[in-house]
Amino acid sequence: MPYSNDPTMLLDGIRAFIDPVHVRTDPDSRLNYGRDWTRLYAPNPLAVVLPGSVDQAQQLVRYANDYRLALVPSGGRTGLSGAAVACQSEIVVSLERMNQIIEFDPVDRSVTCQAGVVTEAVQNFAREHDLYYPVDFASRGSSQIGGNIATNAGGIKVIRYGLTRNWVTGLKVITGRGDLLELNRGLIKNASGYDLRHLFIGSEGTLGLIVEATLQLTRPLREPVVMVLGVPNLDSMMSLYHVFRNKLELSAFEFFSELALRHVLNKGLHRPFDVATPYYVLIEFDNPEQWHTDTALALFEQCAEQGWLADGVISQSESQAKELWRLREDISESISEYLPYKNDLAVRISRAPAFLAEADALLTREYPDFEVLWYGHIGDGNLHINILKPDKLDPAAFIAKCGTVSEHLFSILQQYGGSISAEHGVGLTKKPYLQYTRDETEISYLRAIKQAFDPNGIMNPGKIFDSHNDA
Ligand code: S2G
Ligand code: ZN
Repeated sequence: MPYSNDPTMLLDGIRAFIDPVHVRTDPDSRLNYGRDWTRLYAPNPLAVVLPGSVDQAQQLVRYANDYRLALVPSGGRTGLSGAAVACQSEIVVSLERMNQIIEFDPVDRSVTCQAGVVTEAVQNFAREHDLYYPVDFASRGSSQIGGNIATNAGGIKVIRYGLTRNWVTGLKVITGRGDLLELNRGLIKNASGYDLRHLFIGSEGTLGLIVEATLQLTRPLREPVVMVLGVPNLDSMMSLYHVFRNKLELSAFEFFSELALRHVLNKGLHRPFDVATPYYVLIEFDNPEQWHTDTALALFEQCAEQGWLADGVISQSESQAKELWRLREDISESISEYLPYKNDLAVRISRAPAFLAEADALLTREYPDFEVLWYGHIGDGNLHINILKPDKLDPAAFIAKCGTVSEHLFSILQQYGGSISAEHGVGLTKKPYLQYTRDETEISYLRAIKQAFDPNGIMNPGKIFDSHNDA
């Protein structure tokens, strides 16, 4: 194995097969490409490299093996767990130049695109062909397909359409060994042994580089209708869910607290109705025929009689539906200035109310002076808890306090069989808590898989868990 720790020599070696203009070491590039949406780690990559082709990407991975260079794959960097952070002189590998839609097949209803295509571009492409790519979330305008796949992104339509994993029918990857694999090749059925595609989905860049994906598309929602309901408590929320999902095919069932709503209202949006309630539920369903809306209104009356809701509004137009969605989707951005400490928890839906009540009691007791916001995809058991840093509290002290409380929170979560990360991934932020969701035996299997795909530990070392051979 050749060896050198001279950065200039190492980067000149890369410039031999990637245009030097795409091997960046300027401070701005190192700052912006060395971080994701977390602000807990000081970005410090050695360089940012932007391959323009699968061949260049493969040469880069092989070169990194030769010189034991750590590579951090980089998409839209909208992650919230530090998985795309480079703070240990790694080389950031940005896929943004590999941003072409390669093929569309109307019979397969599939689109093949490079990893650097922005999520919203795939959604728009599908719409232009009277189809729908149903994985959707607030960061759609800047996240990239490769990153969505690496984190198995979920978002707001999971209860009807599932997660990214459900829509990937083919993957082209470069493994940490430098081998190019074409996985599943767009097949709906393929019973030819282990499905390696599903190891890369959710791997957070630790097994190799995702360079192309074949995505399944589907029939679009027809005139979706949105309701926002004011709810007095968590049990009422789940009663509403039970009643509405039994009569309507819901595409979303989200919730948010009054505190979360207030932060969005501070940014200029309007209350959905006059009365303020502890919680709000946002429901979306297809409205192909009038009876769907009639049914929803009848259910509204039924639930009001039960005391499960205090007030509500139903969209009368597509623009009003979008406005109601902003009450939920704008929460994250409206609180980003407070450097929120984020928990992204998953529990089985049936256990959500009991867990929520126990967790809320813990957080109220442990965070008497902190503002705690609850929101998320309650319909699939995914709860987002955001603790806002008090103005005067030192960031390090705030994070330390939240980390301590997280230990208690995850202990409760473990009793409910939940996950410390529902959709944001483990990355760096949740790595210290992985054992609350995966036991040591299971983690040993994760390590064995990592060893098989990335024996020199060059791929995103230190993310999810530490490997003994991290570069
Ligand atoms: C959501 C976005 C990130 C966050 O709003 O559903 O996944 O936790 C989140 O603020
Ligand atoms: Zn979410």
